[in-house]
Amino acid sequence: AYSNYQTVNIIGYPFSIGQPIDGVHLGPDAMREYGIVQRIKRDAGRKVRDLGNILLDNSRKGEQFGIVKDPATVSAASKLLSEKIQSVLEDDSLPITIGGDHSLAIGSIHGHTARIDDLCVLWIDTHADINTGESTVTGNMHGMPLSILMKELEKKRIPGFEWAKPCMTAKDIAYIGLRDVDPEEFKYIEDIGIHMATMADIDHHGMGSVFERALDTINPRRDRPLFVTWDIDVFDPSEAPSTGTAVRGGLTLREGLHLAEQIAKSGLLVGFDLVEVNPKIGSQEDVKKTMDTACFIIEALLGKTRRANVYQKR
Ligand code: HAR
Ligand code: MN
Ligand code: MN
Ligand code: MN
Repeated sequence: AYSNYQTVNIIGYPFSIGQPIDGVHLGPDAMREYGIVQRIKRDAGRKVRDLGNILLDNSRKGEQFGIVKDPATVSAASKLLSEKIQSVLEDDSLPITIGGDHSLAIGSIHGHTARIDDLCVLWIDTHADINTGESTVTGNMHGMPLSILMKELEKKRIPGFEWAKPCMTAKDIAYIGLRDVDPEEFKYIEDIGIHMATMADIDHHGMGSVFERALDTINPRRDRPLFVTWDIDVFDPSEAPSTGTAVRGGLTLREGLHLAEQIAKSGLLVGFDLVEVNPKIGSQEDVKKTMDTACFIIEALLGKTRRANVYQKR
């Protein structure tokens, strides 16, 4: 019902201040150079527009709130993305945001909820990204975007994000792929009651069942528009080595493809992010493989299946 969009809009978000490692801001341009736009255009059966990169201040000012690093810079960048997403959604097109670090989800999810009623979200990641200013051990904001967005954590929000009213509750979001969750994050998740499917759940039940259970929880009638934020580090490092916080024991490409294909098949997808590809990490081979994995996922989310090299009819 929701994926009747005719146009796919690609937005680059060249930002790395939400984490300490150089290079993740080069993700969008590296993906373009690798051929993501052509790969989507080849078979997508709809218009693909590359809107270029959002012009961001990607310089570190060293300003801190407690140990949280550069919150004002993260906030300003996220706000620009939220506004961009809102304008792109005006004309019924599907925005794809290519990161950049995962702090961008503040802007992309805020922007989607501002334009689309009753949005639900799949957070596909190794990490829970729900640390607060009190719980974060690293001070890196890419580990914190959900604490800015969740209504249940409103009292723990760090200052500087007043433009982004909390727009999500526990019943609006489910995790898939977790395997590196900080103890304090786990407490928040349990207290608030967010559905989480860990790698152990995927091992035990299989990806198909894990996906259906996640939707049964946040979208039981399969009538809510769905947003997906996909952190490339959910994959096993053998599939996506070029990312800042790789953790062994992650998704195979096949598990990722099945998940992305099922999401596409649901017909509910209204937009998605693909984040944390860092072309400065690893060998040229590593970078290529990581971008190839990202391309596979983007194609599958847009409806490409393994039945034949064509996108499914919508
Ligand atoms: N939980 C850790 C922290 O808060 C690690 C977060 C790593 N985050 C990402 N995004 N790569 O998922 O710093
Ligand atoms: Mn993440
Ligand atoms: Mn992650
Ligand atoms: Mn592609």
